[in-house]
Amino acid sequence: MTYDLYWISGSPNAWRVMLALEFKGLAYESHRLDSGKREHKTPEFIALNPRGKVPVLKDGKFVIYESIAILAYLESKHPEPALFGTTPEETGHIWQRIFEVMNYGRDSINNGVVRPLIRREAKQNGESIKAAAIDAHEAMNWVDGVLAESPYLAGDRLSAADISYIPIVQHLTRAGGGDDAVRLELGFDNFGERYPNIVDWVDRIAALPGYDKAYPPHWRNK
Ligand SMILES: N[C@@H](CCC(=O)N[C@@H](CS)C(=O)NCC(=O)O)C(=O)O
Repeated sequence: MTYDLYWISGSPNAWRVMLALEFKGLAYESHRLDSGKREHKTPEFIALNPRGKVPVLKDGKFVIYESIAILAYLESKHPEPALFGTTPEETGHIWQRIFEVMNYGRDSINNGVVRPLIRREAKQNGESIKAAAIDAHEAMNWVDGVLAESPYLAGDRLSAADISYIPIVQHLTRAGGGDDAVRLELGFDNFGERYPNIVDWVDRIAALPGYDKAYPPHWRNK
């Protein structure tokens, strides 16, 4: 069985679905859309997702969007290897972690720090980026503390919580290490010293088979 995945390079939401497909060893047809050409706003794509956003997964005639819903769908169809646990307690804990990392700090990371840095808005929006960076550090401190206690966000095994969050962390370290971020003294350029447990966790996941295939192609060699 082959799925169809519609994605944009670097989209954290699409990236987590690709990681799930890779880690579960599932075959999929890749449909990379060019956001510069607004391929995610064509009538054909809007017919798949009226919100005009990636990722979208097609399974024959069944179409699903919203990245974490896609993870749950894939888990339901392919329970092994489990990304949502194998006991009610594990499943509950993994969902708890997903909601924690999505609800606390992510908005500041994505919309307050990463997006304006990518858009080169550091000059005009420096103060708001700095304010958001304080929240982002708070989130990173909390995550680093969780990872000091266990190798993965919800315990000893890789779960949907890890694959949901790693693209967000990768975006933060990438944008936070750039010149504009350094000039604003956001404090993300020495990420490894401040958050050693997060860096070890990224390395652990990056060493897993399939990680490289899901890595954003336009980030390679840069
Ligand atoms: N909540 C959605 C968010 C989807 C989303 O915002 N996708 C972004 C890429 S990360 C997108 O397609 N943006 C293009 C646009 O909104 O025009 C999910 O988890 O899938």
